[in-house]
Amino acid sequence: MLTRIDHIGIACSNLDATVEFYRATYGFEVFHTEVNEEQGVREAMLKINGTSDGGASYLQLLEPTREDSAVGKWLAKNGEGVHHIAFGTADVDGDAEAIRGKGVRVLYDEPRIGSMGSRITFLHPKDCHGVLTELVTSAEPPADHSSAEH
Ligand code: MC0
Repeated sequence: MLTRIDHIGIACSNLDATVEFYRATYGFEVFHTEVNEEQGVREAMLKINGTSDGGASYLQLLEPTREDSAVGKWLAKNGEGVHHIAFGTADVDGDAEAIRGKGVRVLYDEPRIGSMGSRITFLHPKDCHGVLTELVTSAEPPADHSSAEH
């Protein structure tokens, strides 16, 4: 069952400048930064609020690490802006399977590793009224809330 908005993914061309905009304009601070080479992104997570199911809601600022990544291609075509929405669930495997059974394309056979050790999968935007949609089962956040690379 999808229980919360885990994050909104925002594509940007300059991560540091975008982080500074969110800090100076709204007062949002960076909770975690990470490079995910499989996904081709350098990202900053800005925590907006915590929830009682052990998860939280974030803004996820995404700068591509290579032009042929999903975010790199999307940025070249559309410019900066909202790239995807992610729903939180305690059971990404079960929910992905149930949604696949409804005829929506699930992009991965098995969930992959996402931000902060989470397990993620994506639904094709063409099957979701134009919205790239991610499902996330969060892991415990890293103790130091700092940075990681994988
Ligand atoms: C592409 N399209 C989108 C879109 N990306 N529509 C809405 N939102 C998006 N973000 C549309 C294009 O405009 C195009 O429509 C059609 O989908 C095919 O796009 P394409 O440019 O030809 O690109 P494809 O087909 O090679 O790839 C699209 C696809 C890909 C969604 C399959 O981006 C993908 O696999 N995304 C999932 C992974 C991802 O996005 N990773 C980055 C975030 P037209 O009408 O022109 O045909 S990683 C992340 O977020 C992790 C770190 C985390 O949360 O923890």
